Amino acid sequence: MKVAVVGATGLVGGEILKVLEERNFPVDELLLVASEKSKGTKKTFKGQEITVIGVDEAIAAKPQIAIFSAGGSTSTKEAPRFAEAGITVIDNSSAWRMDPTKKLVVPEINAKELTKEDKIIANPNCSTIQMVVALHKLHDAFKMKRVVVSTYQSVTGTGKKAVDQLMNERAGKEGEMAYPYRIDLNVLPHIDVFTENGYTKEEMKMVNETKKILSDDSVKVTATTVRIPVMGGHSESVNVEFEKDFSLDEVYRILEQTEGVLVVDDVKNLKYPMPMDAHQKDEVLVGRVRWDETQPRTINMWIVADNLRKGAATNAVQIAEYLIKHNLV
Ligand code: 2RA
Repeated sequence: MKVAVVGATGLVGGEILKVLEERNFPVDELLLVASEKSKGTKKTFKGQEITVIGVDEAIAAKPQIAIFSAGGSTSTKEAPRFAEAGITVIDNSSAWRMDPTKKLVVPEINAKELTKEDKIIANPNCSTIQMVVALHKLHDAFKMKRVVVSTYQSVTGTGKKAVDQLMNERAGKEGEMAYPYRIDLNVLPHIDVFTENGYTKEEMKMVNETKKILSDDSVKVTATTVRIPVMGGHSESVNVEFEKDFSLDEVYRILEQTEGVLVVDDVKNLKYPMPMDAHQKDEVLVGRVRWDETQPRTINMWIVADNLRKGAATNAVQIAEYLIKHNLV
């Protein structure tokens, strides 16, 4: 396989290289692609130095797959050019996610929707991915009615500038600001831009993408997304009301059998999911499962995952693996 990584010099781009290497993805040739200003820089893959090239050069080289993580405007402009050249694009940005002609894929849930004709495939938002991975089998079993989620999101979700802001603040140094306020020793109830209804785009991604991935518009989702001074993963407090009756034992049994989920729930021994444990893991960690004692058929749970891995790089690489396995590229 000839594979291009577009946005190879960013945080997610770096993670994609790691995941491709770790999973022994069948790469014969890897093209590293970035903006004009990063062209010519070098990165190492499987012990080999690769020089970063520009978009035109990458299209001319005709890879079979291009994994994009270069932001919405680059994806909007460049993904169709790759697709027209016959290259299958797996896109990490929000540019194509809600386009009805594009599939929004979490492989464990809906990869079977993919066909050879899908030339731009959208990778969902990180906070949505970890939530649906944890919930979809419970939804199949008991039918979700309503989800109330509050997130506690890592600065790595914003990118390198935000990691630098946090580290500079922690060291008492001046530097560029990724956020409108300090992030160290603070919490920002604000991720992405505010929309007309008072919610942020990140919150509306969780609402809309969940319905699309589950192919079920009847699931009600309401979200509050929050940035915290943490690295390593996003955490979510999730309250879910179901239609059918069930026991907590059944919930645990289903979660334990859900692909990609790791149950970490032993409060007697102070075991629960934390970002520092999710860091560099591909699994979605689930714990603190308990009844919501205020209403029937409702539980609370705590879901943590490395947003750069399952929330971005790993999910994208898993889509690529599925395409290869099913001869779709
Ligand atoms: C964030 N969801 O954490 C974004 C990254 N895609 O800001």
